This record gives sequence, structure tokens and C-alpha cells, in this order.
Amino acid sequence: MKNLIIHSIVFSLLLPFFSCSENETTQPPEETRSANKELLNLVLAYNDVDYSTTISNSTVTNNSAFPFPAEQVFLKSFQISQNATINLTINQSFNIAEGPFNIIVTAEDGSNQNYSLNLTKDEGLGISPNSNIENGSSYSLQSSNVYVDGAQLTQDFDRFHLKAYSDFNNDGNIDVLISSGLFQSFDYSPIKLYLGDGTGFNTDYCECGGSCSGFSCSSFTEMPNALPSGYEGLQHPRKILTGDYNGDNLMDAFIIGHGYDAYPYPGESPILLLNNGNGFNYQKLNNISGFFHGGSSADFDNDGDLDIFINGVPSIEESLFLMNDGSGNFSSTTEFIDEEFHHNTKYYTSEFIDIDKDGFIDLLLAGHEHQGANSIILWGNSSGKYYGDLSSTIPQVSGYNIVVDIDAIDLDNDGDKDLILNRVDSNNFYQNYYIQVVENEGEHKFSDCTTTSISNNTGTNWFIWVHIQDLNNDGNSDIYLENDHLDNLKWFGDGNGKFN
Ligand SMILES: [Ca+2]
Ligand SMILES: [Ca+2]
Ligand SMILES: [Ca+2]
Ligand SMILES: [Ca+2]
Repeated sequence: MKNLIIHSIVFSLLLPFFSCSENETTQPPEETRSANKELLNLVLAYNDVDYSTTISNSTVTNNSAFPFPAEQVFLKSFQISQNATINLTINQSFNIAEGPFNIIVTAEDGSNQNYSLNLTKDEGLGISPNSNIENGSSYSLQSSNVYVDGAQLTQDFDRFHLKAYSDFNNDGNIDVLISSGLFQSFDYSPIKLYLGDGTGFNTDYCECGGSCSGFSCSSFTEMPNALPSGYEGLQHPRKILTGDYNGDNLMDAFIIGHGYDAYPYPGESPILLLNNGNGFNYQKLNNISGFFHGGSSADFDNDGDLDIFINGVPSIEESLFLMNDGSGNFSSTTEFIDEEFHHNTKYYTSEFIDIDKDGFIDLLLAGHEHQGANSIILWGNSSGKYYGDLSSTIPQVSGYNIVVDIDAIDLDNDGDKDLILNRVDSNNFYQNYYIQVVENEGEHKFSDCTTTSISNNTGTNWFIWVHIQDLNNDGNSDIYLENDHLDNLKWFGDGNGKFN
């Protein structure tokens, strides 16, 4: 009896819902259409990598953030309730910045359920642009109104083709810090500081490329005890960076070296010289060591201190960022550059320059193009990381696919920075030089304009450095190629982008 009552109650409760169906059994029944309209699964893709999502109530979010360069992602797959439809199609793209997106799942019975697709990407450091981001960078500090021949300073023709020009003793005159290494030698090379008296300038001053008999660098005098006694130096220093690495307004130096340059390429550690007002404190960064061939420094994360990028040659050591704590203490990391560049064995040189003037400093990498290292500009961005997906390739020069140094200058006064590349013969290995001029066309596009910009731009020998400097004080930037033992080669600019 009790059961019967319950059945009756159930029947009477259900009756209103079934009354329609009982009346329309002869017509195809809307009431048999499913009301299910659930989004069960949704997978997105970027650069052929799948990104799963979580569906919580009516909100859909990607489970791992898309990498910073991602602007559009694609619908890879989805699952919905049986017989339902959805306002999405496979391979449909979503512009992340335009989200959130409305997804509508429609049940067989015509009813809808709305979902919100929220896309998140990894914003990295989230740094702000800074129009003065180049201030204090090693690139901005490499030129001065002086150049000297290191061999002339020291009367030692083998050792001193690395130079850093800066006013190290704060007397208003440019000084020169020099060092170098001997080819395939385990000897440690000295580091010397020559203080300037302000009388030596530019063209032909103190330069004779090893071909003259007299020594005439009287405007520079070696500072005794500029380095502490017993300092070791480097076996083969390869680049001197200057910058105020501890923020005390005294110019410091960071010296990168690759060590013994033959098998087994044991590498060596870089050296930090912090200016103490009366010379330098000496610190070897023993915790990092490798075949370090180039590098550059700038405050790439815009937190007020100079950080350093070092070109490493993998299998020996990889490329590194050295992050400054503001006091000149550095910690190494590889997280700020894409794997492909971090591991590329054939990038030997780099510069930090804000080529597109967007307030984020750009990282220029160059080396052996013929071995897969395209000369490239990795565009700085708010994430702080350098991505292959945010880059521009610099046009190549057939047969001269080795780039040993890069400079940037606004050649044609159109407000952006054009490029000067110091190239070397890649067929006749390091036998000939070639100066390339590259026009910045804007929008991250570049074209070769060598033939219309510079005359007599190729010849025998190779030169370590290219410099842009007003050599003859006429207000126009000039170009010179520098390598001790050889006469500097000079091209004088007319101020309209032509060099002769
Ligand atoms: Ca000085
Ligand atoms: Ca300092
Ligand atoms: Ca910094
Ligand atoms: Ca930039």
C-alpha cells in the first residue's frame, strides 16, 4: 500500500512533463531532442604545441600560459555533448589580445549554453619601455673622440688590440684600458690602464699600424698599480666592456675571454674590474667559465643596473645572461633567450642597441652565417626574454658570411638606426674584409645598401673592430676598421649616408 502511494505521487508529479508527449505521439517529437549542451574538452595550439584548457562552470582557461610572442592561437580540437553544435571551427584562430571570447554550445533542442574563453600568456618580467635604455650600455660607451694603437702605447706589438676608452679617473680626459691575448698561448695577458692628458684626438694620432719607427703616444701615460699586485689577468681576453656595474659613478670594466684557442678549448672565466677611484679592484668570476668570445652589457630588464650577455660556444659553455644585483654581483641564467640562440655554437659577437627605438634594448647576434648563424636582431620586449619569433634577419653578403663586429648609426638622418657590419671572407677563411651597409626601412625590415653607401669597401686582411666616430671633427660620422699591426682603414662620411 505504501508503495502504491509513492508511485501515484511520482506519476502525478511527472504527468505535467509527459502530457505533451502523450498528446503528440504521432509527430516527431521535440521532446526527444536532447537538452545537453556541454563543452567537454577544448585544446588550443601555438607553434604546433598543444595547450589543454580547464572548463570550470562557464569559464574556459588555458592550463599553461602561452609564450610571450604568441599573438594568435588556433583551435586544435573540442568535444561537446552528443547532438549539440558549437560556434567554433577547427583551426579557427583567436587573437589573444582580443579575448575573452564567447563560445556558444547549442543543444539539439535549441537551447544554448554560453562559455567564456579566457586566454593568458606569459608576460615574463613585464618591464616598461625606457627611451634612455641605451644609456650606460657597453655599445654606447665604446666610442670616444680618441683612438690609439695599442702597440704604440706599449711598444709591444703582440698583445694589446683590445681597448676600452673611458674617463676612468674622472679627470675629464679619456683614458685607455688595454689588453689582449697571444694566439694559442696559455700565458696570462697583462691589463694596462693609460691615463689621457686630453691632448690626443682622433685621426692619425698615435697610429702607425706597426709600420712606423717612432712612438708618439705621449698624451697617454701608464698608471702604475692600476691593478692590484699579483692579479692574474686572462689567457685570451676577447672583448672589454665598460659600464658602471656597481652604480657608484666610477667607470668599471668587464673583460670577456675565451682562453686557449685550440683543442681542448678549456675556456676561462671573465674578470670584473670595479673602479675604486685609484685603479681597479680585481675579481675573477670563477663560478662561470667557458669559451666566451663576445658579449655586451645594458640594463636590459630596466631595473636600474647593467646586466651582461656573454656569447658562449656550447659543448664548452653556453651563452649566458649575468644578472646584476645593483652592486656588481652577478648571477648567471639562460632563461632570457630562446634555446636556439642559447645553444647556437656559431654566434661569436653581440651588441645591445635599441635599433627600433621602442625603449626595449635589442640584442644583435652575429658570427658564422655559413654555419647556420644568421646575423639577427632579437627585438627587446616587455617580457625581457629574446625570442626567435620576435626577430629580423640581416641580409647576407655572398662569400663574406663571417661577421666579426656590428655598429649602428642613423646614416640617412631618417630617425632610425642603420647598420654597419664588419665582414670577413668565408671562402678564403679570414683573408679579406668587407664593410656592409644595411638600411633600416622601418617596421623591422632591412635591406643591403652597400653599393650606394660606401666606396672601396673590400680588400685584403681582416680587422677585429669596426668603429663609427667623427674622426676629422667635421660633425659627420666616419667609419674605421681597426686591428693593431695594420693601418686603420678609414671612410669619411659626408653626412648624407655616403662614405668615401
Ligand atoms: Ca681620465
Ligand atoms: Ca663603478
Ligand atoms: Ca638590470
Ligand atoms: Ca628596441
